[in-house]
Amino acid sequence: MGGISIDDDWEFTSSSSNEVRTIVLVGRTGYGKSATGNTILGRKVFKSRASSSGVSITCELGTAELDDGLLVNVIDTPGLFDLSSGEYGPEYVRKEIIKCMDLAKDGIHAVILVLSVRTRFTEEQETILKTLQSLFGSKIVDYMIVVFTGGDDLEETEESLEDYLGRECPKALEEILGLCENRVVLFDNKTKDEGKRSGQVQELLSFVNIVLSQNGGRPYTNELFELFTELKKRAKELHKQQRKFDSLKEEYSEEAILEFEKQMQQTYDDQLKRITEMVESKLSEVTMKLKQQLDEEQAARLEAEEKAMLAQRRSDEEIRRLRENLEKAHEELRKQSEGRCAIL
Ligand SMILES: Nc1nc2c(ncn2[C@@H]2O[C@H](COP(=O)(O)OP(=O)(O)OP(=O)(O)O)[C@@H](O)[C@H]2O)c(=O)[nH]1
Ligand SMILES: [Mg+2]
Repeated sequence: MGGISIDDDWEFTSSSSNEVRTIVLVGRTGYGKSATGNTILGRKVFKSRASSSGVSITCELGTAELDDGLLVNVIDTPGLFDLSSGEYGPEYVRKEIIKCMDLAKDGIHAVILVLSVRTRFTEEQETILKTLQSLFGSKIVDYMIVVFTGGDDLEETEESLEDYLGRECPKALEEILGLCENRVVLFDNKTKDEGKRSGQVQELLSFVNIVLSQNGGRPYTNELFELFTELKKRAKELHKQQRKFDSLKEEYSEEAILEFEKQMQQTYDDQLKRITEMVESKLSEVTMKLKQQLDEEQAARLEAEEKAMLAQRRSDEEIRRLRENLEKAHEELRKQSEGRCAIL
């Protein structure tokens, strides 16, 4: 099973009376997912620093209770959904995606796509959205909010996010913003100003509330999540049954208990296998599509390069011919003028 284990301490509703929001941070490595998570939680929970390779290596959950009593669960991920980077193997990605679903105990209320004003938007970032959609369904964009980190950099040049997007918004980014109905927030994760920090967080949470009300107050779900929910229920049941058997050991024969436990475990294992296979097949589907897309792009690039080379060769040839003709004409003129001089 590749060492996947599912916690069985799962509650289907929050055990406390507080309202809960669970948000997942996704995006490319180094764009500030962990820093954004820390800003939301108001303390340093996730490791965040400058690095040429991935800093966060596993999905992690951090929780904070805000002043108004709202419980915020933040799930920080490594650059998982950026399959184009090739940084993580499929086995690792599969395990982490299952871990991420496991951490989202109350379901996912919003997916935050973290981008940065400090790095140019590249086409590869489009693949993150495609990967998310292939894995969790196209409806995931209904739950998506974009956070741009590096608000301090824009402040230095006295620019607003609108100014930045006005001058730096490639078509692919425009499409992403359109898909998530321009739910976009600027974060300065370096600020020491508590008012500014909580202002940013409130702006983000108000988008989370909009997302939630637009989706009938329901957290995100799809076939994969439903299967996972089912598995969680089974894990709980299994645990409960085992506890019950422990207290009823005298009433049943050891064989009967063992047989029943075996059956329960079997059903659980079968379901976990189904989920694993589902994630695996979706992942390989996405990877294949991505590879195909990259191959097509490369083929198109090669074709364009070849065409440009041919055109260059043709124009070099043309220039050479023109130069020859010009030289011939010069020669002709020179001969003619020499002839005229001799007659004179
Ligand atoms: N100036 C500035 N730097 C930021 C901001 N947000 C994040 N950073 C810096 O960007 C670098 C990367 O931040 P992380 O939070 O580690 O990025 P990450 O996306 O979690 O990276 P991985 O864990 O590797 O996927 C760190 O040096 C942060 O201090 C911001 O708003 N302004
Ligand atoms: Mg990180």
